[in-house]
Amino acid sequence: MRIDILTLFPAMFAGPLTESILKRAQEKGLLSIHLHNIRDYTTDRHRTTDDTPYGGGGGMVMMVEPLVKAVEDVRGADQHVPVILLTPQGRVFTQRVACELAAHDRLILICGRYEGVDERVRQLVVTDEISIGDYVLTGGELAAMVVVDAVARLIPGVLGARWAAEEDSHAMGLLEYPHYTRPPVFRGLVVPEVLLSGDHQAVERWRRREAIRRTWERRPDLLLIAPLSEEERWFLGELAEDEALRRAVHP
Ligand code: 9D3
Repeated sequence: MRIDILTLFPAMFAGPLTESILKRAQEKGLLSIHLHNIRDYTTDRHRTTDDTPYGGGGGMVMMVEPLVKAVEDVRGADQHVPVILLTPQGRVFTQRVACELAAHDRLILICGRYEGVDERVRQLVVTDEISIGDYVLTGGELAAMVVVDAVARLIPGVLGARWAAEEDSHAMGLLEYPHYTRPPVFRGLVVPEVLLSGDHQAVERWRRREAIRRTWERRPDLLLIAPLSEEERWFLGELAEDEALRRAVHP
C-alpha cells in the first residue's frame, strides 16, 4: 500500500514512521509512505498557506489553491484514490473504518491546521473525512499517524504470521483478558493457578470469562454486539446479578 501525506509539518512524522513495525513494513516493501509539504505548492513570494476567513471571525483558514494543487500532483492520473481529510468534523475512526481503508492500494491523507480548510477543498478533491475522537488536537498530523498505524498493521505480512491468523480482541468485540509472565509470584501477587496448570481448555475458558468480566466492567456498550456462546451469556448474567446485589446491599 502507498500512503501520501500532505502536511505543513512533515518533520512531525519522523519518529512513528521510522521505528518498529512501520519501519519494517516499509523495508519489506509492503508499505510506502510519502510526505509532501503543502508549502511547496504555494505560488506567492511568501509561500502563504493560510488566510483570514471571509465574513470575519477569529482564526485562519487553509487556502484552497496549495491544497488542491498538492492533491492533483500527488494523485497523478489515478482518479480513484481516496482523498481523506483529517478533521474534527469527520466520521469517527474505528477498527471498522481501518479495515475499510486497508482494502485500498493507495490513500492520500490531508492534515488540516488552523481553524480548518477552505470549503472548496472538500468540494473539489476530498472523498472522505475522518476524526479520531471527541477531543481537540492542534492539527491533523497526529490523527494521520494514528490512521496510518491502524491501517498498516492490517496489511497482510506487516505483523508476524502468528498475529495475522489470530483475531485481536477489539476485532472480536471484547476487551483483552489479563496477561501474566514470569515470575509466578511478585510481592505476594500470584499468577492465577489455571494459567500454570497446562490445561489449555481451562485456560481458554478462563481467558474468555475474564475478557467478558473486564468488558462488562469497563465497556458494557461492547457487549451489545459481541458474539457470545450460550454459556458465556449465562456467565454475563451472573456478573450482572452480582452487580445488582452489590447495589442493593450498598445503595
Ligand atoms: C473552535 C472549533 N474547533 C473545533 C473543535 C476548531 C478546531 C480545533 C482543532 C479546528 C481544528 C482543530 C485541529 N484538529 C484537527 O485537525 C483534527 C482532529 C481533532 O482535533 N480531534 C480529533 N480528530 C482530529 S482529525 C483532525
